Amino acid sequence: MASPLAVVTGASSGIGAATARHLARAGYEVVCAARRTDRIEALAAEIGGRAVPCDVTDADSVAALAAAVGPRLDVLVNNAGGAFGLSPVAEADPDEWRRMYDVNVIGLMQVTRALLPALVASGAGVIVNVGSTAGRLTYEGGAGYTAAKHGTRAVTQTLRLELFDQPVRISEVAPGMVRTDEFSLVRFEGDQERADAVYAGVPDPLVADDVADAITWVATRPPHVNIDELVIKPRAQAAQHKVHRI
Ligand code: 8X3
Repeated sequence: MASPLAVVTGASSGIGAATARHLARAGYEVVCAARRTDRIEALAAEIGGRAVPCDVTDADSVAALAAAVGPRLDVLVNNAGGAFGLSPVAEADPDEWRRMYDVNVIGLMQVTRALLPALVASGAGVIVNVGSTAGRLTYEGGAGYTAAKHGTRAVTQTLRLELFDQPVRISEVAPGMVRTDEFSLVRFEGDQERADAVYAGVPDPLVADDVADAITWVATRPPHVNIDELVIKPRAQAAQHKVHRI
């Protein structure tokens, strides 16, 4: 019997790449989708999956992803996303906000819309949207990102209502502080010192594997079990601003 099929967006690094590895270990053929072709090709070769170059914010690129996936899909992990900047609203850059809405909300919608028929056709599809604790609260300087991640959560909840009679489950995995190679580096436009300061002194932030493990667990429950949302934080992060540092 053919392996079940999974698509992971943003699979070139961090949580996306780790999720592709975990799903492959769980027996899935994984379509690794991201913009950076060299990275997804290396990952696909490593895990016996497929690399499909995709920019989730580009409609044609998403249509090509859907064509590459074909008529049946078991799992979609909408992981592509990210934060750009940490400016207070009074100094906000509208372009940064647009880019965040584009990738965290519109990109997720475009991929979901394109792959939904294949998820329905599998008879037991699962969509796991990678949200954030930033979709549940706010913090200074974070409005552009928290607004976008609240959007991710709103779309997830809406989908669950709209698809209530369809054989597709809708979940959100919402991580707090996760130390990955790129999340904070991208946010601070390559400023390594600022990126490192986010995790400074935190004994054990989450790593991409922790979140990938959670996503894989959510995706592999029996078909009648919908994990609506799973919030995952390091023990050191009791709340967004209450982080144990040594
Ligand atoms: C990442 C969590 O705290 O940087 O999604 O907004 S935070």
